[in-house]
Amino acid sequence: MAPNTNMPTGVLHEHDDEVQAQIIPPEISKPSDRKLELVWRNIILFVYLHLVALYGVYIMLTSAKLITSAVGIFLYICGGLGITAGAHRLWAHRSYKAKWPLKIILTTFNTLAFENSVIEWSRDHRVHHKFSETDADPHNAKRGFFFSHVGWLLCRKHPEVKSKGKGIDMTDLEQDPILAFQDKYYLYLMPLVCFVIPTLVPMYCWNETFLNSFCVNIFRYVFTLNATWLVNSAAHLYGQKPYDRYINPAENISVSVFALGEGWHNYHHTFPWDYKTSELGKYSTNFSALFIDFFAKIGWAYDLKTVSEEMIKKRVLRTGDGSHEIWGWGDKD
Ligand code: ST9
Ligand code: ZN
Ligand code: ZN
Repeated sequence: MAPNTNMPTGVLHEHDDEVQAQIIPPEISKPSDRKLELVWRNIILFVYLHLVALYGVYIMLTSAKLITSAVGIFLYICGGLGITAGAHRLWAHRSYKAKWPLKIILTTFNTLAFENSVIEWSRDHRVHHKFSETDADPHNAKRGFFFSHVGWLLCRKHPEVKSKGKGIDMTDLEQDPILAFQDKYYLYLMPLVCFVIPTLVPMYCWNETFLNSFCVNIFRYVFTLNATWLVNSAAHLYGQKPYDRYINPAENISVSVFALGEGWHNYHHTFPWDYKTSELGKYSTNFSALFIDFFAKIGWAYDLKTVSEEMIKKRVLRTGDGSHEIWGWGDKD
C-alpha cells in the first residue's frame, strides 16, 4: 500500500476521535480568536464583479448575441480546466505528468481563470491539504460557509497559514520554466488573457457591443470563481463520506457538475494523488477526467496515478460512513 505522504490525517484515521484530538497540536486545532483584518480593496472589487456578473446574466437573456454567450460558456470550461486539470491535478498534486504543449495549454487556460498564478494557487492548496480545517488552512471550513467560500479572500491570512506554509516544498513548481514565467509576468498576462482578449474578440469578430462583451465575460469569470469556491465551502460541509467519516470533505454531486468533477471531495482528501479526484471518474460528472484521458490517448499526458480497487475497498470498510455501495455486498471483512 503506497504511503500517503501528503496527508497527515491518513495516519490519524487509524484512531478514534479522542485520540485524533490529542494528535492535532492544540494551537492549530482551536478555532481562530484573532481580530479579522479586512482588505477593503478586495471587498469592493468582488462586490463590483458580482454586480456586473448579475447584469451579465440579464444581458445574456436579453441583448447578447448567441455566439457571445456560447463563447462565454466555452471559456468557462477552458478556464475551469486550467484550474482542475492544471493547477489542481497536474501541479498541486502531481497526479499525472504532461508534455510541454499540454503544459502551455493548461497555463494559458489557468491564466484565463485568474485565480492567482499556479505557484501561488498550489502553495495555498498544498497547505489546505496538509493542515485541513485548522487555522493553517487558508480557507478553513470550520470558520463557516462564507469564510471558506469567499471570506478568506477578503481579509489577511491567519499567521498560521504563512508560518506553516513556509514549510511546504514548492521547488518542483518554482523550477518549471513555464510556471516561473507565468508567475513572473502574471500582472501583465492575467489582464490580457482573462479580460482584454475575451472582451475584444466578440467585438471585432462578430460586432458585439463593448458592454455586452464585457459583462458576459465578467459573468464567465465570476461563475468559474464561484464553482471553484463551492469546493471549499459546500463540498467541505454537505454530502456523504463513503471513504472517511472522520473528515469534513464530502461527496457533492452538484458541486461536481459545476466544478468539472471536483466535488467528489471525500474521496479526494482520502486519496489526493488520484488524477480523477474521484473513484469512478464518470465523464458525465467529471469532465476534467475526460480531458486528461483524451490527452493521455495522444501521449501528451502520462504517468496517470490512480488507486487500486483493493485499497479503496479496504479504506471504505475501515473508515467509511456506510454510504458506499460496497456495504450492500455484505462483504465487510
Ligand atoms: C481565487 C483562489 O479565487 C481560489 C482558490 C480555491 C482553491 C480551491 C481548491 C479546491 C480543489 C480544486 C477544485 C477546483 C475546481 C475548479 C472549478 C472550475 C470550474 N504559504 O497572500 P498574501 C506569505 S483567487 C506560505 O498577500 P495576506 C508569503 O510570504 C481570485 N506563505 O497574504 C506572501 O508573500 P509572497 C483572484 C504564505 O497579506 C505573504 O504571506 N485573486 C502563504 O494575508 C503575503 O501573501 C484575488 O482575489 C502560504 N500559503 O493577504 C487575490 N500565503 O506571495 C486574493 C501567504 O511574496 N488574494 N504567504 O510569497 C489576496 O488579495 C491576498 O492573498 C489576501 C491575503 C488579501 C487574501
Ligand atoms: Zn486537492
Ligand atoms: Zn478541500
